Amino acid sequence: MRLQCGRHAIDLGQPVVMGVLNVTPDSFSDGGVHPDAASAVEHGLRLAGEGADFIDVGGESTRPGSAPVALDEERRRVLPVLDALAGCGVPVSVDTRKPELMAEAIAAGAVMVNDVTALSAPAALATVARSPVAVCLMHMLGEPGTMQENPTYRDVVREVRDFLAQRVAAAERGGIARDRIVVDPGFGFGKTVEHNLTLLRSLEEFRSLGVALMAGLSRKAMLGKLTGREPGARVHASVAAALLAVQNGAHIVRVHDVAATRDALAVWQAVASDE
Ligand code: HH2
Repeated sequence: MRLQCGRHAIDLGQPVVMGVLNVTPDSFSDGGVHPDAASAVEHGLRLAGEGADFIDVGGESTRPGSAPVALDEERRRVLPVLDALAGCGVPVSVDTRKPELMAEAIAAGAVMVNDVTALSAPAALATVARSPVAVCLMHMLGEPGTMQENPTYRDVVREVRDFLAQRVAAAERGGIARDRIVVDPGFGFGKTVEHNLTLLRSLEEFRSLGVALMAGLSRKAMLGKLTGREPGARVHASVAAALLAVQNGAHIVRVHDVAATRDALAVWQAVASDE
């Protein structure tokens, strides 16, 4: 199975590592770490050197309680970094829910759109469809500002899966072929720790959607609740979570700590390849 991202065809037979590059003052684990484009680009190149298969550039935090960012500000944060990284040899993705920025990022060389609202903004789907890039459709219950206030499901796996199935169908109807689509259950986006654990245990069920599967657990609050550690000290917990995600069916893991994740996956791959 392959993921078509513009001119790249990514082999999903091996675990794919997406490195997170947040150019924001307020992201929950790396907010303010890259105050200018130059230091963000440097970090992106470091992630590439550590073995990232993608670099996901984001200019708007969607952590619980965060407020939306204006288009101009998100543009100012993201586009210079995308411009600089587009030729670095590692495919670059843009983490945004704004169709205008999706189009500009694609023109700047982004080969994937990662949208935490699963292309729900008017014109978002058409913007991606008219280009050759891949898209990640993520599930979120509510909005970042309020999503962690008592999220409730009758059956979290069924509801998240049904939502993603509908978004995949809408994307296909709109002209985005299956081999360009990734789905993501959206760990921590309107989910309690118990919801996240249930989704992680049941990740395999999302494979039946017939598209690539991504999981983003890196440094998230559930790992803080389980270990008592602050975001910057959740590397070991994040590596464990990434391994479990791959073991349970994820093709792509979205992580802050690329080198540590790559090492753990090298061991997993050596064992799994003999099965
Ligand atoms: N998580 C975050 C942002 N984008 N995209 C996908 N597909 N899956 C995720 O799990 C996901 C995502 C949140 O993490 P981060 O970017 O580190 O934080 P912030 O939103 O505070 O910038």
